[in-house]
Amino acid sequence: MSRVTDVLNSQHIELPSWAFANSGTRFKVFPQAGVPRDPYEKVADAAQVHKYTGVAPTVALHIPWDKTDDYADLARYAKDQGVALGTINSNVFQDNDYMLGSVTNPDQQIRRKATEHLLECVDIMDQTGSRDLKLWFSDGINYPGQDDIRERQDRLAEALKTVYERLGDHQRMLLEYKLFEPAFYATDVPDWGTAYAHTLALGERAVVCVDTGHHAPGTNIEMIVAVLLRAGKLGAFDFNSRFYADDDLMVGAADPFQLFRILFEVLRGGGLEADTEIAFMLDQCHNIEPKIPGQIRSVMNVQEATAKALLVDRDALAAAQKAGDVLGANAVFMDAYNTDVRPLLADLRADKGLDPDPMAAYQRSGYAEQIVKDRVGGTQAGWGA
Ligand code: LRH
Ligand code: MN
Ligand code: MN
Repeated sequence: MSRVTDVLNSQHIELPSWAFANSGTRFKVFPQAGVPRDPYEKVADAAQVHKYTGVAPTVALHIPWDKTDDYADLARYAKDQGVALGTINSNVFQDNDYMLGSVTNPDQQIRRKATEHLLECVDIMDQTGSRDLKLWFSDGINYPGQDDIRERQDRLAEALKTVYERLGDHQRMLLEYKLFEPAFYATDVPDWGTAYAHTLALGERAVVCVDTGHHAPGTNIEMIVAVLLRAGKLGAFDFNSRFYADDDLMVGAADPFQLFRILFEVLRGGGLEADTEIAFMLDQCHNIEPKIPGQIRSVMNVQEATAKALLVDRDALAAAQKAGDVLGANAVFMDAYNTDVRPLLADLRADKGLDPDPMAAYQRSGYAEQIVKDRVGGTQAGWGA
């Protein structure tokens, strides 16, 4: 088997449980019929994506959106469905107490409450067998002078240290940054540099999560990827695409070329090896499109970008780069990007006994009609819950 197919066959893309529930914008949530009513049904829907793509064997949970009495039971259920539970996402952004921040709040008691939630997430990881805890903080300030920027960094560092020390030997902490929203003036973890500095201070099991929607327009994300990988600090992706802000649209929809450039840097940095520790996750909300097909489309987009990255003729590229052949090097790169890899991926699926067209196979399966009949009163992902 060629290296290209080897890598594509070993690639794993993690699905977010919240992509299957109702979501929307702050203006309106458009409810869809048949959406999951509990974490079990979210896992069942995620399993459909894996069933037809063959490369999405894990599903990430978001706590408390996916709170349940018995996580070991949920993990067993996932296994029965042919998938496993993955990353645990913490949520310290939806409580009235967190208006002025969670772990960076000026009030010590509120900081304690937020830290307790993060520790509870590690308890859940112990029960689900998850490796990764993902931390994203909405903490920040809206006005200059509102709070002491430096002190907030100290408070953040203290909370991170407490949680880091609680992690098991095989567990990791993923620190996710975001430029703005909901804080508008200064976010406490606004960029990869801040996330990098904190994870560096903590130790090797603290790494950075790059959410592709969390940058200023025009940011060279593949450059960030290259730098983090080189430093051994790229832990995970939250893939989605954006036109303006944190749009959470299907990955590869807005800028498939950017996704290709990112995946080329991942490949270049060794991040597509079979033993890679990078978690390739989707973080998307399907507001107006059907959810399961939306996830299938995104998974296929990541696969296509990966296949194109793998097709870059690295020897020819290196030779052109060494010779200072600007146009030649660029042409090698673009040749790979402009290749239609869909037939290659269809063959790969057929070799695995899957339908070459996952989208059509899902549509034909009748699952979408069945869940509409079976499920009444689906839940929101959590934004308005
Ligand atoms: C924040 C974010 C983070 C959250 C998710 C729901 O914008 O990207 O990853 O956990 O959205
Ligand atoms: Mn994210
Ligand atoms: Mn986001």
